[in-house]
Formats: sequence, structure tokens, C-alpha cells
Amino acid sequence: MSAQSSAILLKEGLREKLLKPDYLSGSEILLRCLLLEGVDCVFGYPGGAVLYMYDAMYGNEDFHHLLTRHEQGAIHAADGYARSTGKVGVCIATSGPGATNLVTGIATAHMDSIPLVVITGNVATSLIGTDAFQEADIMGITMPITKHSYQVRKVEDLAGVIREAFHIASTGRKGPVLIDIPKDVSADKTTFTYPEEIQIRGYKPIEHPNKQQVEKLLKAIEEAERPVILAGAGVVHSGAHHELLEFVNKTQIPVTTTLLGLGGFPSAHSLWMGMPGMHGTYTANTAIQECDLLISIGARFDDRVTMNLEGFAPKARLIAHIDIDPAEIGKNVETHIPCVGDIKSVLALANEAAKPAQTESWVSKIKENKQKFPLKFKDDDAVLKPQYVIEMIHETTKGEAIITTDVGQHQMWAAQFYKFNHPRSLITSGGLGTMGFGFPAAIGAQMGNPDRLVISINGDGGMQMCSQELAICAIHNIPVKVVIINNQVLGMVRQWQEFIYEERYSQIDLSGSPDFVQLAKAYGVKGLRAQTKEEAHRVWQEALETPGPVVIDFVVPTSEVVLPMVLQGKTLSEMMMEEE
Ligand SMILES: Cc1ncc(C[n+]2csc(CCOP(=O)(O)OP(=O)(O)O)c2C)c(N)n1
Ligand SMILES: [Mg+2]
Repeated sequence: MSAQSSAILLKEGLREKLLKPDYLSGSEILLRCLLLEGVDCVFGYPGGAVLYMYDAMYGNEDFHHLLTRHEQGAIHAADGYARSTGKVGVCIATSGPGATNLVTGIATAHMDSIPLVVITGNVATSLIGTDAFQEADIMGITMPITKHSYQVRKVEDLAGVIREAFHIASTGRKGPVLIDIPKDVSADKTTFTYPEEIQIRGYKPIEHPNKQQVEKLLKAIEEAERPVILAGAGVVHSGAHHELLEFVNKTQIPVTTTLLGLGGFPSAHSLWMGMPGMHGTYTANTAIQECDLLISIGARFDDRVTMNLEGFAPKARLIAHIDIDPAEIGKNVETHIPCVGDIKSVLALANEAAKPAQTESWVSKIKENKQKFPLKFKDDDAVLKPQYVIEMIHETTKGEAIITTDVGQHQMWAAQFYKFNHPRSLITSGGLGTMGFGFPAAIGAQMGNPDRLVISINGDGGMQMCSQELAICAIHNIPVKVVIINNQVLGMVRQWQEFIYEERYSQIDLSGSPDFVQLAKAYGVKGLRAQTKEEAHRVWQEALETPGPVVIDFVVPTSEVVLPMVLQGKTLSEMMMEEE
């Protein structure tokens, strides 16, 4: 975020006050810089190495910090804040165990290109490398999972480092940046200056596309008979949803959106085919297998999307790939038309000359498939089906809520049966598939969007990985609606064991889970339970009408499976479908 735009967010007169060249400690400089970057909420957890920072926060009314109950909760909350707002998320942890508790969250953000600034304390510079108390080489540990990292050795460097870190996290292909601050640097003093200009040698993301490549893409579209767009997270990160809609309306090319691309294109659109891949729709997967031109827009050909690469899109004569990161081009599939640049500018340029492709019979075939093979499930009035719960949530919120999910079957059902029409309305861990992400991410999303309805959809397994954060929902009255799809098992693991390991159900039974209604109550949060359709409607209505946080335990059958499914090793043409 630029100093210019962040200035708008600051209370009148505060910016001038913050910019004053006062003689400050590293900790005071940190807080000032974060405020100047427009950060309105930091998630964190204190400890010895960051005590000067927490001391500087004491009594500082301008700076907002939320004390989570675990560092993992803090970083996933910062991540949910970033994914839902498009701004940089910030978290703070102490050295050693505090820092290592952030590792899963850093990797989660890195895999999904989420802009975070992660601040860790460290032992004093004189003790680094001595196995000092609570020393961990967090720079070394996180090197492969950060976009960039800094260890600040002199307080004079701190303001410049913070400015750069925000710039790197939020430009080009976004990602987490670590700033490790030794304790003495956080205590030492210097005269504060906030660098207005950032010049980082060797860091120049390619924003504007090569015009000739865009022309090649348009020519390929003109010549194609069966084109398909595969839209991914890049559309959302780039804020290119309007441009994508215009591009599709102009070219009439059918679209499939990956898990992280959901909402980047309106699911209500007649050319939307649903999600592709392992649990994708028949229409999307078949279209990929039949297409003669495949255009990836900010999708990285993840193996959960392509499945067996040998048989992926076998009829595609040409593959085009629009991406901000040149390293993605040709990484997994051979690419004939690379367009490197910010998706918003690539599509804006393409839209100047885009014409309808000759796709009438292709589009009518796709519309026929959509009609014939919709996503469905065997409903049963005697029990509460998980898909039914998701459909109910969708209908009652008209698709307007921010949904966060954890990882497992419930995640796939949410992706299939909640229809997303807006970008940043599905927040889910795609690349790393991190259980424990969904609930704290919802807290961050709610902090960033105080006026929106935020619903966190969790499994009974993953909910137990970060349930301690119910405490902060309770004390700050953060009104997240915490849904648990309670199938009493590690459902997705059970599903693989059913299909691939001949029903040898090994270590998936979650007996001994807490009574989630009582767990909520123990934290001072309202808890509700539903075991039938009738109860589901009643308690869900009650949850929506409750102004504060609510936990809703939906008890569903154990044996339900996510379909369609493409088994690992198979191609997108080999889908297991829901039987008639
Ligand atoms: C931290 C972590 N550990 C293990 C896994 C592997 N895993 C993927 S889905 C899943 C089961 C999740 O169970 P639950 O939270 O109850 O959700 P369900 O599949 O039943 O909806 C597991 C163990 C993971 N993704 N993340
Ligand atoms: Mg479960």
C-alpha cells in the first residue's frame, strides 16, 4: 500500500503526528510504520523477545492489536484479513516457539500468494547463533516459504525495511514477507524518518503485458472452435473480475473457476461451468478434455485441477497462460501463448480488440451438459445431509456472505453447493490444504469487514485445531457464525480409505470430540445443535438473528462422500459420478 492511499485511512492530523522526526525506539518506529502503512488491526502473541514492542503498544490508542490464543490463530487471522480485504495482513510473534508456531501459516499464505507481513522477535544481536534461550533460526526455517525475508541488524534500517516489506508483499505475485527483529534493535533509538520512495534493486514485477502476445491470444481465440477459460486465484488477487466478465461477454468463451478462483467470475452467468479438477463438475472437466484452446487466467495448473498430466486437455492444440509470475509459465504444462503481466491490465488490453469466438455449437453442448449433469446429492428427509446444510446457508444468505472453510469434505461441499458471485467471498486454504485455517481466518475476515456476515464452515476434526480462538470471539463480540459439519470422522481421509484402501478405516474416528455446544458455552459463546432438517432451519435462523458469535453443530451422517471424484492417477475424463 502506498503512503498516499494509507494516508486516507488515518484520522485527521494523525499522519502528520506519525511522520514527525522524533527520537524513537525500534518498537515505536515499528508501530508508527504499521500505522503509516494503513494497518488497522494486528494479530499477535507476546513473549520475551517482543516485550519492547508490546510495551510500546501499552496505552497507544491509535494502534489496534488482537491477542489470539495461539500464534497459528494469529497468522491465519491475518491471512483471512488479507484475503477478504485485499490489504496486507500483519501478525507478530516472539522468537523461538512463537516464531515456529507461525510456520504453517506462512506456508499456507505462500502457497496461495497472500500478502502478509510477519513480524518475529529474536534474541539480541550479540546472542544470535549461540543457542540462546528461545532462539530459532526462523530466517532459515522459513526461507523456502516466504517471498522475501529480512533480519534487521540496526535500528536505523528498520523503517526502510518495513516500507520495503509492505511493497514486496503486495506487488507482483503477492506473498508473505518476514521481518525478524532482534530484541536490542527493538529497544535501540534513532531519529525516525519514513522513506517516501522505495527503490529495490532487481525487483520489478512485470505489470504491463507484451502487446504482441495479447494479439496472439486474440488470434488464437478467433481460430478456435472449442475454447475454454480456466480462471484462478490470480483473477481475485489482481482485482480483475470486471475485466474477466467483459472478456467473457465479448468472446463468449465458457469459464471454469478453480477453488481459489471461485467468486472471480459470477456463478450465475450462463457461461460458468463450475469448478474443475478432482471434485469438479462433469461440464467443466469434460470441457477441458474436449477443448482445442485452453486459456489459463491466473491459474497455475495445480495437480488437484489437472489430475493426471499425461491425459490433461489432450485435444488442446494451444494453451495460453496469463500470469504475473513468469516462473509459472510452462511449469506444469507446455504453454504456447504466454502473457506475463497483471491480469487486470492484460485483460483490459485484450478487451480493446476482443471479438466473439465462433463457439455457438460448442457453447450449446456445454449448456446441455450443465442441464444434464448438475451437481447433485441423494437427499433423504430422515437425516440431515451436509450438502443440504450448505444449500440452506446459501439460500438464506443469497450468496452474499463471506464464507471461510477449513479443509476436508465440508470444504468441497461448500465449494460445490454455495454459489459465489463476488470475489473475496470464499476464503479457503487451497495450495497447502491447512486444517485449522478456517475458523481463525473468519475472525480476520470479520475484523476487516465489520459490516459483512462472515460464516466459517468447519469439519469436526479441523475445528479442534484452532477452537481456542472462540475466546477472542467472545471477549470482542466478533459475530462470526461458526458452522461445524459434524460427521464424527476425518471425513475426507475416510473417503480415500473407502475408495482406495478397500474400506480399511484407519485412525479416522473422532470419538472423544467435545460437545461443541458445551465447548462454545464454556467460552461464553452461544452454541446450537441440529440433527434434522427441521432443526437445521430453526437453529440456523436463530444463529442469523443473534448479533454476536454463534457455534452451530450440524450433525450429519458419517458415510456421505464428495462426488464427482477423479481418483489420483486418473485423468479428468475418468470421473466417478453420483448415481441416479
Ligand atoms: C494440518 C493438517 N493435517 C492433516 C491434514 C490431512 N487431512 C485432509 S482432510 C482431513 C480430514 C478433515 O476432517 P474434518 O475436519 O472432520 O473434515 P471432514 O473431511 O470430515 O469434512 C485430513 C486429516 C490436513 N489437510 N491438514
Ligand atoms: Mg469430519
